[in-house]
Amino acid sequence: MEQQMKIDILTIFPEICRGPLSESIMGRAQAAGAVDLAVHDLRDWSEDRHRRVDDEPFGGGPGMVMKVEPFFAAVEELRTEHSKVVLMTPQGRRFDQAQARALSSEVHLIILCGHYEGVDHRVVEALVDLELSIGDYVLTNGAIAATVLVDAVVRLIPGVLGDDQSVEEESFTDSQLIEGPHYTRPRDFRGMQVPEVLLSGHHAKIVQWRQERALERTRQNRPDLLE
Ligand code: 5OB
Repeated sequence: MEQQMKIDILTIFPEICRGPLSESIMGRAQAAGAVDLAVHDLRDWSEDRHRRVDDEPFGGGPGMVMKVEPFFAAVEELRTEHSKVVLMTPQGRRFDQAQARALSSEVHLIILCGHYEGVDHRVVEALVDLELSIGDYVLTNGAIAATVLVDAVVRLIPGVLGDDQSVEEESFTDSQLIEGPHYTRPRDFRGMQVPEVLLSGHHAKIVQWRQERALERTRQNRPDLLE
């Protein structure tokens, strides 16, 4: 095995992360020891007997703000000299494949999940190395965003996907095109035919056809990638 990565997720909804991250490739990555994932309940670091982790915003306004003390206590307990602390927040920089690749070579990620209106800004200023958003839409909680990030990062750890082919072919997604269409059996489904060229066995023609269709589908669905 290569270097094992450690990931700690801090959230008040640990079950949101646990299900998705224990299935399929993520489950196998942990069983194989490629990643040591721990999902923690932030309330375990709360200081009061009601296990509160939120409070009203100074200055007024709607919603609640996540308190500073539980995040400090948790991060101070979990971090080492090699830790990178990431906050999932809609106000963060947009997470993308390049960022996933960069994070996949870290030794230790501590992922903080925002909930409610936001997180006390002293957490951002004093604890967080990187603020990340997974896209321009509203979510009810940051645990869903953290789950997305962990899946994208862990599958890039060497050995996790088995064949490195599938990771390498994805460099196409960096070369600004989405993939062409895929087909499998049956050749005829309710009169809808698989394109003849894919059955021809003519490799060069198939490659050319796929490139053309990739360009066509990129124009159709992701014109922003071609600008
Ligand atoms: N929306 N990325 C997009 C996000 C988000 C909401 C989050 C965290 C990351 O927390 C509520």
